[in-house]
Amino acid sequence: MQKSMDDKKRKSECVSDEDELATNAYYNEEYTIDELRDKRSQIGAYRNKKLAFTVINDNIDWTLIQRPDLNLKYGKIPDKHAADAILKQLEEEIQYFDGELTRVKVFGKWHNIPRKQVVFGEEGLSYTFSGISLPAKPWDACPVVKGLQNYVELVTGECFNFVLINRYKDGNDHMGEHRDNEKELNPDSPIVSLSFGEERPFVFKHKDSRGKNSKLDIAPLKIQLEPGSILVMEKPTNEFWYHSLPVRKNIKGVRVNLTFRQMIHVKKH
Ligand SMILES: O=C(O)CCC(=O)C(=O)O
Repeated sequence: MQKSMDDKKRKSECVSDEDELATNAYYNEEYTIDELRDKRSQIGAYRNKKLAFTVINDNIDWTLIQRPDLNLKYGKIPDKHAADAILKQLEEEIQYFDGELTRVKVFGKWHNIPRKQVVFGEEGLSYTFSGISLPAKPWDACPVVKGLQNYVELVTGECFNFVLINRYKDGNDHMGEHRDNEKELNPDSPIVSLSFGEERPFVFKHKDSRGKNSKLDIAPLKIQLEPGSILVMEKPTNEFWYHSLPVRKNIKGVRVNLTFRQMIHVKKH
């Protein structure tokens, strides 16, 4: 009984004329991922009143990209205005790490990272790579990030308990070649990359086709990551393929990228 009264209250709060056309609009926070999965086929619209964007269509037109050991799905948030509004809200709300958490150790030497970064996720999770360990800030610290977590869970049907956010102030900021294959990452879970702001190329190289001693002849793959794009990297892509975001000197604007991940709680000794 209480549930149905709550449902009514929820509906009367969130349904506008426009939403009435979209038959099932829900506040994302009130459903577990399993309930969302059950409702996926019915949901015509997605709405969260705390976010700059109000309605995002759940219908992503996916393009499948396949190569040996690589499985990707590429799609776009259908509403261009929503993607612009999300970037604006990310820029207003996110506080990136500073100090020690902006450095990485490569071949024994410390370097400042050529971009800004921050991580959010479940309590107790951290992400360790290149000599640093990034502790997750709580989801609730940033409504737009929490909203995007729910959105990617909705459109992929997968659960994500962690996100790494990278901000590239212009085309000089970049990310070197690496694989997302650290032991804290669940190797069976996809990694979902959302991009906002400037379009940038994203380059994949098979691990056995890199450098002078390469064993295979597999061409690199370049994907233009457009604003509002969603790239789903399915297994075993990150076991076999390196990826990077190269420098593009002609790009003057900001790009923000969020990679949603499923982390395993690793005990610290
Ligand atoms: O900004 C990007 O698209 C690259 C992000 C990335 O490579 C990563 O998070 O592992």
